[in-house]
Amino acid sequence: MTGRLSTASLASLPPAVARPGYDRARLTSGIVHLGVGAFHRAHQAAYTDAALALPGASLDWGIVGVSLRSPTTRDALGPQDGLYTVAVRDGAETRLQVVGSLTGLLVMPEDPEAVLAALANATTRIITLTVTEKGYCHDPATGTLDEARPEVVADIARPRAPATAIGVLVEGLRRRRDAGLPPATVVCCDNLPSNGAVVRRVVLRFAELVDPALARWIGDHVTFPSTMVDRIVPATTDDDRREVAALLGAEDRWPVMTEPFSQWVIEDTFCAPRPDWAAAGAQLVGEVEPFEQMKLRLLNASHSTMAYLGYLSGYATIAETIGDPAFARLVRALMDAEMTPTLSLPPGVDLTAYKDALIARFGNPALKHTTYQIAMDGSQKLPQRLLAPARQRLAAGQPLDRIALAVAGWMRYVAGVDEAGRPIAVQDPLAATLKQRAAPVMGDAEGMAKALLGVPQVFGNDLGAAPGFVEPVVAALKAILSGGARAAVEAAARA
Ligand code: CS2
Repeated sequence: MTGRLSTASLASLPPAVARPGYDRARLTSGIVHLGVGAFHRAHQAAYTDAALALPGASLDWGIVGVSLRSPTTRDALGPQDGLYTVAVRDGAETRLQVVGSLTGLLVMPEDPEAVLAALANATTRIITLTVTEKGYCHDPATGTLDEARPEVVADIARPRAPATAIGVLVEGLRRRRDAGLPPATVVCCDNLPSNGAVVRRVVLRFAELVDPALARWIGDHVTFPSTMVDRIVPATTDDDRREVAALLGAEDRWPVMTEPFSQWVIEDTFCAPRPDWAAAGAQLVGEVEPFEQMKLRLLNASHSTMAYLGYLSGYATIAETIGDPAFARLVRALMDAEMTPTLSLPPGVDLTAYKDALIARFGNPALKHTTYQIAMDGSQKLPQRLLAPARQRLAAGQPLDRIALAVAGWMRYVAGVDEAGRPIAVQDPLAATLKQRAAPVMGDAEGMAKALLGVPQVFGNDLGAAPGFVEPVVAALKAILSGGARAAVEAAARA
């Protein structure tokens, strides 16, 4: 063991470990990233690292990583000079790569001035975000700014001392305008449909409420390309840390664990320069929406389906869940029969191969991707993953029994107790409301469905009044409540 991973220990890592192929000392920071979690580090930071290593590449694209709340990432990576390991796992094999694109780490609550100054730095040309679905302060059912959310109210009252991602973005852009700087492109990298358009909408609305002239400046100068991001990144565990340390011969306090697959599709509407991400494997395209839709409705919808029903069936991970033949059949049928007909396909995509690859990715036994992790924040995920395609099917008069089973699984899960009567620590911004509604009528399928379908942030005002949706949801919930989730999946898989 050479001690801690750092610039000094890089040279003594084992030869098989890939490491930054450029001179980190010469990097300047062209990107500020809000939400420097595991996903960003295994995805956009890795693409940027690859782009920096291209022959003759510009070294203008170091990333200042910002944590909006907790100092844990900075505390782990600061003493490592921003270096960390991406551990790519496939079956029995683990490949390590040390990524060097992070040039700075900031923590908003500790030093808001440093974060706002970084956003308004002349070298900054791109602001990227992974703040999870709930970080956009929008109403998930409508995609508009949730102006009643207490954090939003607070930021609107004190726009120069913001705490939300949207408030921080708007204040950063205001400083750029006031300093006479050119705009920066804002790139959302979260799993939202038309994610660029959503961020643009909430940013413009927020700006309008605090400074209408700023809203006009942003509208005229800043672009918000949409992106489709894909790489499965389970939360890092202490076992992962030990395994990486043994292979690395040095301690890395926060490696990120991921799969070989990675995809990044970016709408090519930048208002300022960008790294050559295309040469690093990203796809720069005219229209991202078909890619996003394909991924949200096939990958993420299957994930959420397996998360709730798998958790209730006693499965800890996605690999275990898909390893159950009943789940494998249900997921494939959900994709083929209910999701595929709702998609407008991106050009050149072989959908059968895409779905086959998804099933194989879910089954990767080395990825300990927990059903509990994916079950988080369902109120923010269901609308784009399951409910938008459900609406499309309803409008076309098509059945949606498998989507309904997934929704019923979520309803059973958010009631907050598992099938053995143990509490589930439901993590969701609406957890308290959901539990309050579902728990008192636990066991009564009609009552639970009615109570939860009455949450407009999730279901809008239409789905609870649509018999073609309510009836299959109630039927699925009845099946789950009477015989358990596993039996309901088995029956659905036979259908
Ligand atoms: C998952 C995603 O946690 C979740 O909700 O569905 O994080 C998923 O792993 C990624 O989108 C894969 O690209």
